[in-house]
Amino acid sequence: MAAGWALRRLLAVLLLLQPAAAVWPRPQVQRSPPGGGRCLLPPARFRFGHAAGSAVGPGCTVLEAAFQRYRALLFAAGRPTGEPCPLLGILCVQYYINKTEIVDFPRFPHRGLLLDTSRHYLPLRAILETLDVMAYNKFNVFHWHIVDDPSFPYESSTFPELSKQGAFNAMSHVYTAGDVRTVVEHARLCGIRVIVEFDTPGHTLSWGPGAPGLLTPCYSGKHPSGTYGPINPILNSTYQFVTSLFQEVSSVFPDFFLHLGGDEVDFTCWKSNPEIHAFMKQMGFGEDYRKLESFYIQRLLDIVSSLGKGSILWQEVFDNGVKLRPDSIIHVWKSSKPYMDEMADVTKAGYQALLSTPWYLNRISYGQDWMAAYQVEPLKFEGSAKQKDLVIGGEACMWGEYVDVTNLTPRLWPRAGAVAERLWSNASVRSLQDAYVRLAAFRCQLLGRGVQAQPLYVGYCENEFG
Ligand code: CP6
Repeated sequence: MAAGWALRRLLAVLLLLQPAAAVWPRPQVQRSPPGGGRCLLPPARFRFGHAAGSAVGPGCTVLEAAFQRYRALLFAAGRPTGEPCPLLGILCVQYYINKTEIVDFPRFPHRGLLLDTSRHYLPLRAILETLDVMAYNKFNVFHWHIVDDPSFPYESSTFPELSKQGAFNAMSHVYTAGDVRTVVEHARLCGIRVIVEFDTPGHTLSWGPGAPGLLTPCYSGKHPSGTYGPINPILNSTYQFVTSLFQEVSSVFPDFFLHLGGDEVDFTCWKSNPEIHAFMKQMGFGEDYRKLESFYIQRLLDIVSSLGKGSILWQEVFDNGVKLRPDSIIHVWKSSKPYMDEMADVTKAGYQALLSTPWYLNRISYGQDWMAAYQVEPLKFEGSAKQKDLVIGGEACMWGEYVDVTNLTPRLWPRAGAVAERLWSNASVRSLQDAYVRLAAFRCQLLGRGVQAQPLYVGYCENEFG
């Protein structure tokens, strides 16, 4: 990791009623003087400072916003220590700061969280609050899986019919251009990039009603059955449409990368359609529908790169042998073969890799399932140092089939914290016992901040009733 990444921060862990302050994710270096010690800290005298030689200084809006947020968090109103004020004889608000020095920097540059707003619409408020909690955990990428088969909540200025006909409710269950700007700006101030995913050619059923002619008509025998499959890859009009849509999306979402999906393409409908058959024959694809899929993706990649954007793709695109640009990122998610073998193959081919397979937080089971997520080691595969450098991080995924605004927060937190620490902290930080204590304390701290994080196991928080 470049030395420029290193940032020194004076730890402002305040002792309130918590038995011990939680530091999560664990910093690269944390030192306390022998015997510990603490200082009384009157809020009015507390200062965030810029280190000499820091790359940014006063006037950096992202840091200024962070200082303001953390001042409010540290000196939350009305939380007295329980000790009497020396002179007044009444309970007063007193704070202590641990004598601690922290040197910190991230292990991986891409620490993402995927939210799915198609299976269930998530109100803007829920997304903004999730961004706040992501920042507490040092996640720095919000992967917005914004549309999919069930609904199309993105309000497009170029193609307004997409959400008019594809959203669950075209008035209340949409993200307007203003909503997107709010998300992107809030994320920016939290140090988080927003990478939007428009997953094609599969997972696009909700696009159909608002984009006539875009999807493949499926046949039953000689006649169209009235149902639709993936985007129709054999029509020029398809490529005109995706060019216009991605042109808009590229300007609405400022990040260099777009996530293009490319996963789980069902060939049944393509196989049923006689025009697709004829095209396959003409192109010499034989019966290999992966070649047709790759034909589509290749053209899409050219479109996106001509718009000046980089591409992230689910692993199938790599598995199918599509020729990719060298700056493409492959997102590993499947468990059909050991995911570490896939990480080895992707990086051996020279592509950057993101890991998600072991981090599907939508999956739940009885017991402490955060531990399995925590114990993952993203670099544990056969490969050269150069290959390991191509692993830029990973993403926790919260797919939305069984998740809406009512259960999002407790399902995410503190479990996503396990992924956050794996991606931020040193590889040597692996003790489950140590992690348990800190994560349980951090979860109590989240409750104190008004985040309905679920318990790890048996126990209680001092502040659990708010
Ligand atoms: N939607 C899309 C999904 C999933 C994927 N893509 C998915 C697959 C398996 C599980 C969870 C989610 N719901 N578009 C795969 C990347 Cl377990």
